[in-house]
Amino acid sequence: MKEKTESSAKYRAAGLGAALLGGAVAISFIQPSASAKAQRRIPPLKTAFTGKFLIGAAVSRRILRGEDQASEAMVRTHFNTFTAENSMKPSNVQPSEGRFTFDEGDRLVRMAQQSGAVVVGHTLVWHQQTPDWFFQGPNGQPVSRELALARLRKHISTVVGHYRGRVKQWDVVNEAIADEQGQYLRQTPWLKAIGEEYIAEAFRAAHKADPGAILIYNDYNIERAYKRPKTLRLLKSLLAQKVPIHAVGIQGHWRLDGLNPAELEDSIRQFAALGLKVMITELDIGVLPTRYQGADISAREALTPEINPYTAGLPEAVARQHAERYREVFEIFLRHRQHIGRVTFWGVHDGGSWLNNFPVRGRTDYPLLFDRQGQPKPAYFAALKAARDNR
Ligand code: 9MR
Repeated sequence: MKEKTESSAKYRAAGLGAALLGGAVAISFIQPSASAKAQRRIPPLKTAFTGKFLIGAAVSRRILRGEDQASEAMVRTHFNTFTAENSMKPSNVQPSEGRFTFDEGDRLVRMAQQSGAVVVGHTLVWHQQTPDWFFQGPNGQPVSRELALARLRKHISTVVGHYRGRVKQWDVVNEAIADEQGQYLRQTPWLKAIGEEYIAEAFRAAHKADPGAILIYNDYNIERAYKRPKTLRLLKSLLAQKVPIHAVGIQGHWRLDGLNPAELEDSIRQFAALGLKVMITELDIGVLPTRYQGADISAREALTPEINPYTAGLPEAVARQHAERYREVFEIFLRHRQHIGRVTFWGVHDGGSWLNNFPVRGRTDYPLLFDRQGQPKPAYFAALKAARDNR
């Protein structure tokens, strides 16, 4: 009982309470476009999902630098949790040893305070966007275990300490599980320098720096059969060691083909059964043909016209399929709403999505709920309908 009270207090502190407890958000409407033909009034997504879970977006560096005010307005209107798409990654926050830069992250926090939104910090420990100096020892030698551990702790205590009480959730460790069959953890510089304990140590350091923050393990494809057992193994081992971990983040970088709803639902159940919250942290559903099905940013394919078929616009039939996919996944999230803390989209509108450049540079993808003009797509209405049908 005590544990229950503590954990609901913790979720309230992290901003999940309002959503979980059905707190009211005033209904307001936006004009989605200044153009005469689009005078449609649409409800903000966050209003539609009030009382269910928080609904969020990744906020780009351009938005945080004040260079994309149209997207900023959409973020403020539709979302009640904001994640820094790039601004809080180690390469931005500590580009060289001991030189911390918080400007963009601080702007995200201010923006969230003005909008009453929950800030998610992304990410403390990753193998990408982490400067090489972390792994270099004196005299060009590889870093020693002690020094790597000291740097890991220092980075986390400084960053989480800086945002203590203001960043309510942290993606503490990102993408630590291997994609390869037969291999458990990804071979990262952190693993090589410290060994498997780097993961537990990262969570301990984050908890020490802000005991009130919700701490998340975040990864892609962990809902899929090939990666789920390894994920359960990692989560169970952390829990068995009493490591402070509170949630698992399913990134949700999906494609029209290749998503298996039954598998997803089963994974949510299995993760929740460990006593963890489940966050959908980076949702998008790409429509372009792509051989690669993950989110490993080192994967690249060459650009050919066949794999960039919708440069002139998205055919209605594909937009309908896309909407249907969103309806399906939202139905699942809503069915498990007591376990889902938030659903965050990886971007605001199609024009700003990373998928236009991944795994092929320079394509025209349509993964989000709003089009390049900021207009709601069929996928937006599908998500809205799912919310209304599951009150
Ligand atoms: O969207 C991000 C993109 O702008 C960056 O170039 C990229 C490379 O670091 O990272 C993207 O975000 C990734 C996230 O941080 C972790 N999961 C996969 C996301 C998509 O690559």
